[in-house]
Amino acid sequence: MRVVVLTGAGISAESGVPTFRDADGLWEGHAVEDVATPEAFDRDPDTVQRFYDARRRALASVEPNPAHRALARLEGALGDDLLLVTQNVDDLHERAGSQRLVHMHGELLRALCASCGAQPMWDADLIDAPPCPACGVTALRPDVVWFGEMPYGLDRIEQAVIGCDVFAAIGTSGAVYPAAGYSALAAAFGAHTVELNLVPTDALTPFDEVRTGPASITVPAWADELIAAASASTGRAESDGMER
Ligand code: BJW
Repeated sequence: MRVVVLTGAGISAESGVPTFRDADGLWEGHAVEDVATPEAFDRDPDTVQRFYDARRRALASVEPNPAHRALARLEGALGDDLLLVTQNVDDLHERAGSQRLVHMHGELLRALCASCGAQPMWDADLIDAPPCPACGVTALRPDVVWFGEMPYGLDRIEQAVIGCDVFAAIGTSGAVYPAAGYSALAAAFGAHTVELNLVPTDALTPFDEVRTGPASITVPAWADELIAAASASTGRAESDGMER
């Protein structure tokens, strides 16, 4: 059973990381579509660097929750048959133990050098314009994907989505493309699609199954069902082999 899981800000909400489009969203009154852009960074780099510096520092005081840990357990059961695609820039999936992971919108704990393209791991502030460790130029920005920029790992993600048997979208509003299009793509190639969200979203192509509630409750229950199904099918294959 090949599974693709797409996560969004909702999976980290119960860890204390604010979402983007809920009432107390991250950008405090600004529409994220207006401010998460290269143009906004060019206009006012210091404000943007300070905002990301504060979010990077805040990572030190949050922890993975049971939903992140359940997806790491699922990877333990499925191995290479699971691909976890996250839109989140936090590192809570890694800290929970996930390894087969694509950060399609980048990572807070990486910088991107606008001069040479290096992407060093980065856990300090950027506001004081430190030099790039690769080329020495002071042109580091957060390695996050803003509107109009190309997300990371698209070929790998699309291959996995087209080939999966189960596609799950967890804690994402489905407002941002290309991520928002993956459930329809998976469905078009025959996958069972499932949404796990606090409230159902208005997906253009409806999910086959919708599980409503906080991710810390719904995700462990769903993951445990998949783990049981995967282990039953392995057991069946092994006993078929013994009978032959
Ligand atoms: C809970 C919960 C709990 C709460 N339990 N659930 C059509 C096709 C292709 C592209 C476009 C298109 N139309 C327009 C575009 C361009 C654009 C776009 O999508 N615009 C929209 C406004 C329409 N997209 C882009 O520009 C992207 N690049 C691109 O398209 O390149 C060219 C290309 C073309 C064709 C193919 C491929 C590529 C780049 C998008 C970059 C997004 N960047 C951001 C900021 C990152 C940095 C940062 O963190 O500051 O990424 S914006 C922001 O939104 C962030 C998120 O990753 C992203 C998604 O948000 P998410 O995760 O869904 O969060 P919320 O807040 O929206 O929702 C939270 C959900 O959780 C809710 O549903 C709650 O109910 C739920 N929830 N508590 C369970 N406890």
